[in-house]
Amino acid sequence: MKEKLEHLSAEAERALSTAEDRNQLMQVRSQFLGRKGKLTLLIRQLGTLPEQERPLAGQLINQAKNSLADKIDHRLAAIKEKEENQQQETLDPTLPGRRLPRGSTHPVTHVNDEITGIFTAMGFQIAEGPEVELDFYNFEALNMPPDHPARDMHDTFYITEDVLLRTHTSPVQIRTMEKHKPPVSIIAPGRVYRRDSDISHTPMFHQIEGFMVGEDISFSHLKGVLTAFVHHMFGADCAIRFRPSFFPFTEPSAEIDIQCVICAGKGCRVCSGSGWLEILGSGMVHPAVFKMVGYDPEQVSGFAFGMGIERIAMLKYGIDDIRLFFENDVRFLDQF
Ligand code: 2U9
Repeated sequence: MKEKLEHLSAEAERALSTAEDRNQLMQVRSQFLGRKGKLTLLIRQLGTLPEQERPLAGQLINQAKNSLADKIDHRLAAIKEKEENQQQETLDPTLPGRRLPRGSTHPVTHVNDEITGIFTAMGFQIAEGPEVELDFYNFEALNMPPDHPARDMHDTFYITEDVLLRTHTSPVQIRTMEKHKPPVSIIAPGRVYRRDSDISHTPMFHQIEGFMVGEDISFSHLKGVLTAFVHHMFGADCAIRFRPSFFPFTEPSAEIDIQCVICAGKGCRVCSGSGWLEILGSGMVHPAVFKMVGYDPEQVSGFAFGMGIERIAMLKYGIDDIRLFFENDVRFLDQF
């Protein structure tokens, strides 16, 4: 019996070592441990042994059965782990790729790019300057001495008596004229700061200003360039009007209105019933400004203009609260 058991155990061991997958392992199990398995049948033969040998033989057979069952379980667990790893490593090149969520440009950036694109196509260069400015460049050089009443309108953030956050991008044009001789035509896009906050004002907003300076630049150039701009921006059939205005740095000055994009001129809440929307300020550069930068107002002339980018974006997309641009709510931003 002992020999038979050793023989069967060795046979089971060999069968186990050649079993490569789950099916073959199950076969080994049923071959040796199943109801009619070789080791199971051995137990039934115990009766043929002398009585005193039976307990030990039974014990040995059970040990052999348990040891084989453990080894099979162990091999099964290893095969299962291997199969799982293989599944993870499997690459199916026919599966569609995972789409990455795609962002879009902020509406203010988009409108800024559109406006700068229109002016650069007309030959304007882009210029930039500091957001923390000297009082001189922000006010004095623009014909607004310390006691000038127009300074009040700018609601300035002062850092010291002479240093402030720029309230418009006009200082960029002053700095450009200090460095370059005429002719110059630039646009100055950038952030500006004013102490103001409500449905149509934020403490920081974006402006694009520009100017064209050289010999014999006249109000006709102003009208031609700014009309072309409006037609590119709002469509060739957009009605436009020039309305006299006042700025300390331009003389004469004009504000430019377009026919209301909401009611097409009939009069509505957005245009306060007038049928017109103000979109641009403009004028001929004041001689006092030229003198400040060492240009001779007898030799050179030029026109300048300015606009708020958020305001243009609000009109273009029908947005009624400027603060939406700064909340970064994706439900708002996703629409652009
Ligand atoms: C220089 C000389 C003149 C720039 C100009 C305006 C008219 C204007 C406002 C539009 C809406 C500012 O954002 S806003 O509040 N701007 O109306 N800006 S002329 O004139 C200049 C600039 C620089 C050297």
